[in-house]
Amino acid sequence: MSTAEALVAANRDLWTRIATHPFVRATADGSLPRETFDRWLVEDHFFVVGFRRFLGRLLELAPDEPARDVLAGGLAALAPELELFRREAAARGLDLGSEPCPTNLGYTAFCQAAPSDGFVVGLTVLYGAESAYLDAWTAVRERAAASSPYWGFIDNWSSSAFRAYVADLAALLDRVTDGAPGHAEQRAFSRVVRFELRFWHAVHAGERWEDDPGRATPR
Ligand code: MP5
Repeated sequence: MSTAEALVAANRDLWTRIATHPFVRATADGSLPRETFDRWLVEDHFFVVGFRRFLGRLLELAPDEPARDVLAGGLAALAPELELFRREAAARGLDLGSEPCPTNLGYTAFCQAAPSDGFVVGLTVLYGAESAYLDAWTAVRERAAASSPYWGFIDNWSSSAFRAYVADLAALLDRVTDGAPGHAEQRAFSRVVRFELRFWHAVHAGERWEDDPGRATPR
């Protein structure tokens, strides 16, 4: 079993819930309310902007040229991706500058802090987040109608090019961990899985700073 496979296997139950989350299901079958998708778009744009800074930092920490090749490819793909977000936001009349919800701010800050724990932990976070989106959007792709308004986003994270990028990240992770995750990688990956689920829940439910902080789940 590779490092990536071991990490996913150790979080199997929660991992499965990512691609079957009600937000993902509703995006696929076309039943997602427009304002819920709009909320995801604004929140995820904030995440990706922060994620690009995280990836830039990780690229700087990469141990060798093959590792830099993989990460630089991922970084380059974020320019057209952010263009897609901006275009869609403008078409939908959305303000991309609005305040992110607590879960999103926490997840983005967690990603940006990960390289402080070293390249391998940072790469583990990168692999987890990209792989979670690959699985979620592949699940959307499998059920979405040809007329779905979301194909730009579906293609972005379920194309063969993106799948190949995630496979390259898995191979790199396997190489730099000598085939098995250490304790720090296991902990980081488990946090990514929990944050991914929380993120879907937050955008689906409309988490707000005004929510009662004493309650376990938003709204
Ligand atoms: C990704 C994302 C994938 N856009 N949003 C979340 C919450 N998780 C993962 O990252 P990228 O950089 O858009 O491929």
